[in-house]
Amino acid sequence: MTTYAVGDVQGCLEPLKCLLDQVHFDPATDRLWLVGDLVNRGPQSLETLRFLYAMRGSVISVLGNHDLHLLAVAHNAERLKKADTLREILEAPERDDLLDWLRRMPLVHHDAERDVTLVHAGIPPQWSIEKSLLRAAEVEEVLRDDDRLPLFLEGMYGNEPAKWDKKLHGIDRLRVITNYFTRMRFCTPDGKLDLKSKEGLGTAPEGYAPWFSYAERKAQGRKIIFGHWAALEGQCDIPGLYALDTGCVWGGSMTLLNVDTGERINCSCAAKPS
Ligand SMILES: [Mn+2]
Repeated sequence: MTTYAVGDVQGCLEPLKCLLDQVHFDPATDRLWLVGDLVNRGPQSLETLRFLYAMRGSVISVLGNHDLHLLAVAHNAERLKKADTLREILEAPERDDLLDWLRRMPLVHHDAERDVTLVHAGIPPQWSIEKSLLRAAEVEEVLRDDDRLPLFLEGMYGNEPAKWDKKLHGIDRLRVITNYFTRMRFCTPDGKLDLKSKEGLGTAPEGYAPWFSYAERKAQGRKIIFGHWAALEGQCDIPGLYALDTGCVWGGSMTLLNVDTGERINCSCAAKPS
């Protein structure tokens, strides 16, 4: 039994299958973790969800910003954007099963046995893993609550508040938690977010740096697997941190990590199916 983690799939099903074939992945015994952003931008968002749903007992995924966007569109809290490739999911006969499965996914998954944490964007410097799990649970509870879900999806968009404050409440509190776990790249040492810069390490605004670069981070020394940041190209030289988004949907490659050995393999995404 082997546990693997894969970077942002974003509807690129063929490279995902290429990776699973290479390791002879067996859903009966092996486990697949995903860093989120299962869908959108890529060519096969519906088929990707169907493929993963069919082996859902062997799959753990956290939610990414694109997965949350799909939920928002499905609940009429947001409109489809031009670049979105989500319509086929919304029109699928089994859409409710797929979306219900999606909304029950966590924002942060922690494997206590391995002491490894799986999250889409990252863990902000001011929070330990344990604190992060508590904050993530606040949002997860709302996602699973039919009565509270619509207001959350309508209010989750936005870059403010840029920084956590334990006195925050309501949708502002849920928004900043969600932004940390699903959109963060650069922040200040005390966790003030810059959500505009999307490029590589050299593009941080003054006073900001990658969330993982702060030596005094509360989760320092804990293993974290994350995606979301294609411009890192899978490079993060902090021991125990695994950046898995290698920009498949942008013509890069998809990365699969053996969680126990740290070994990585790639499949090219240049030849995308139409
Ligand atoms: Mn993302």
